[in-house]
Amino acid sequence: AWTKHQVKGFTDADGFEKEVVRHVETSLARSLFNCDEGAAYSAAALAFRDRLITEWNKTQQRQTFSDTKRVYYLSLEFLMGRAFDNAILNLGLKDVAKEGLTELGFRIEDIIEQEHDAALGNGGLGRLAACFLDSLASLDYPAWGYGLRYRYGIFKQEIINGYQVEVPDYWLDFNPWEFPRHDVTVDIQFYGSVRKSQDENGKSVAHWEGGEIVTAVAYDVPIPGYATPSTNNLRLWSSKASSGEFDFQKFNNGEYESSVADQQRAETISAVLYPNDNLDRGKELRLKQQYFWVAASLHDIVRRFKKSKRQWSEFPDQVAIQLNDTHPTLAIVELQRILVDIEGLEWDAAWNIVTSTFGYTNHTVLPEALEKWPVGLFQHLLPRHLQIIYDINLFFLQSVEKKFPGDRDLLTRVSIIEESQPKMVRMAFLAIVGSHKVNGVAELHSDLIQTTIFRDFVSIFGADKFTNVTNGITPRRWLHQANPRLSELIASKAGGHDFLKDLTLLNKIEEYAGDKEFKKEWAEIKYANKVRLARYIKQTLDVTVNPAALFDVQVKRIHEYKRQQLNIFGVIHRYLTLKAMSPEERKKQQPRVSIFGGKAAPGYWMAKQIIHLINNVGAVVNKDADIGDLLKVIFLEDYNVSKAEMIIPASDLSEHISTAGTEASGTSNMKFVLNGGLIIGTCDGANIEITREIGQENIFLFGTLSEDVEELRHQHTYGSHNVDSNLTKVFEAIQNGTFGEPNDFGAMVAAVRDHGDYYLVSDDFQSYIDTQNMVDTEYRNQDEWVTKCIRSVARMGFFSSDRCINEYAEGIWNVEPLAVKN
Ligand code: 26V
Repeated sequence: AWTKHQVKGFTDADGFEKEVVRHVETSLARSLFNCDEGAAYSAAALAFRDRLITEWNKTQQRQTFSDTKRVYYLSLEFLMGRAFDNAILNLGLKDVAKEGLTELGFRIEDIIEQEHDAALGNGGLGRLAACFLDSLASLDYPAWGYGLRYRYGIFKQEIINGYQVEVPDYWLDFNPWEFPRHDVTVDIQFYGSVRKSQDENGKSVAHWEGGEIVTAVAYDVPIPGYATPSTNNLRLWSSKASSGEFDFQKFNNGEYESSVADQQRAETISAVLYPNDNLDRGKELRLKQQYFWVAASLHDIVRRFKKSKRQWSEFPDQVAIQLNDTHPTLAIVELQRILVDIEGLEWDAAWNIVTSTFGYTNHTVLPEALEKWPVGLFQHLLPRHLQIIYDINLFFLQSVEKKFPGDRDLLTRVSIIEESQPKMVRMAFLAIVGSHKVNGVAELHSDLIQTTIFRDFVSIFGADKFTNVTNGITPRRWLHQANPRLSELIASKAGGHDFLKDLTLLNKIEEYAGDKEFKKEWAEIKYANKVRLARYIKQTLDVTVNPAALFDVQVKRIHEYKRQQLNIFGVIHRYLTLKAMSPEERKKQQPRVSIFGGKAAPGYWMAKQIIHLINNVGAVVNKDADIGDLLKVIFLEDYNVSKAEMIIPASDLSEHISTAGTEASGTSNMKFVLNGGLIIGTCDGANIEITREIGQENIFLFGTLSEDVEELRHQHTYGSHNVDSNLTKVFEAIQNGTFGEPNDFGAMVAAVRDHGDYYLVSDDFQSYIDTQNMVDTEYRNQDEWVTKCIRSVARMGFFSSDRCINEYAEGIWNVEPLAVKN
């Protein structure tokens, strides 16, 4: 059974209140009489923070003394969301917090709402990193995350006149969850030049000299595990001007402006998260961010290793580094540089260490997202690293030539340097060559990378180097925290809360899928979650939606490949169909609320058009008296982690409808099903494995299969392309001005009708509409629907990020948990 572990500090509401009062009076220097919700949040957070710190210190000491292998998860994004609720739940003290805050005159929900999301990520990739940290701590793995401490996270989205407007997200005003380590700094070098000299043995040694120095300062964030004292560390680097001679002299000479400019240039490195998801723009500052963070992290890791006084050959026994996509690929080059240039190892010995240390996870096959950097930029910014990359490539190509003599095309195809104008460094290829394992994030995706973009590398290195680790989500945040009532109902039948640590125990609720009382409670919880969302919609958009209607939700980044346009075209089709019906006929239709949410990258014009169309359709449909409750169209502003925690538990149906073969995995699909919603989706990413686990009778699949996509695209371009007739009617409605100025949506229509329909919207349209009609029919049988939901939840055990982390630990990192003795 789940027991509170033994930790120091308060254990009851009384003790907690005393701590809150103490923090209000001393840490905040306020009195209890002018303590508003903001101050109450601050003080409560500080009270729990104190609790975390003790365990955090003990965990770090335990890890150091036990001298076991550690995992380092390098990610440019950690989409953490809020920390307070998560901390009190993981400590098992939510009841204490609730009681204490109530006695102090506050509602815990309001206090939780005071916290600003830590939104240091774009979408799935960053949220996956956050789920992994939760699992690593909860499973007692010695693990650190390394990232950047952006001053501005992902922008806040406002919708003004139906258009997205981006507002900066300054989130660091009051952040009790980070600890500045002004004593933990690393000086990072950029630009400059390389000089070669000979050492006493006549060996050539490279010296990277001159250029610019920027200082990295560590900020540490405690990551508490669930129902364990283990508290891991997330180290985020912040950039500041180095306090070297140079600046000092400038200042001393009265060159204040130039001195301040240097300072600002340095601080720019960690100033802002790039808001592109799945698009590589090749900006110099982005490469600077990558090197800054990678170099600081490696320096830190190497420094820690050196304290152990072991031989370099033992490095891979002490250290596993996972590359979250190609963004940290420079770590491979940097470690090779440290070992060869600074520590004086022979190239081959160093390279063995490097490749044994790294693993690389690929998160996309979209060609526009694959990172490439111009050789010229490298030469300028990181001259020594470019030389090392050329050497890595040379030795790699020599080994390929040995294995496949005379195959020049192969050498061109797999070269880390693309012989284009300008020449480019292919980061994914460098990551593969420098790692011992490469994994995709769902079965289909892992198969696809092995047969398409990385195919040649499978023949070169053998299939064993490539593997799959299907993504997962943490049930702590995505069930227990987001949907506490459902979590309690499950606990009441699954033998307590153990399922939160072993999600396969969910299968214990399957026997209640036909239980009348259980189903009634289940349905009541879903309804209450929908009421809460309906209230939020009323407050924020002043639209009244009926909580008894089917809530159909698509929330994720806006991207053509995710096909929000298919969804909104389907909504328009539904609207036109309803309009054409007699009032009697309309009465027989299933009421729906179509809910959208998600951010478009600021420079992604088509994605912004999609948002505009959704809002315009809403404006027309929501005030149409013929339609009433039968259809409402809602665009929720500023979708983020904490909004997801409210929206996901309120869905009946969610949409995961990417063009087959484009969505590497998807993880919100897992969150929706875990919260008792059904899915409409394509045979893509993790949808396929969700189907395998929950049964095809419990999911609404439609559309083209990934193996047929290429052929259809070929036909669109070289054969004839007839747009679906129902979709043509939708286009006509758009173009006759039903939803505002038709020219605003010209490009969206043309993409499908005139420009080859790359994402197969027309091909999949009829099958999408038919499937949505099946959903309506099945939803009317609420009894059967609820049974399906319960069975699906019962079978979701596989999708815990705990399973996922255990697979990485065993198959890639070769690390073991560090047991905690109380
Ligand atoms: C790429 C780039 C390119 C340079 C500019 C900034 C930037 C930011 C992020 C990315 C990565 C895009 C890849 C990505 O987010 N993939 C998503 O990963 C999820 C976790 O594995 C997965 O569930 C989603 O299907 C996949 O799209």
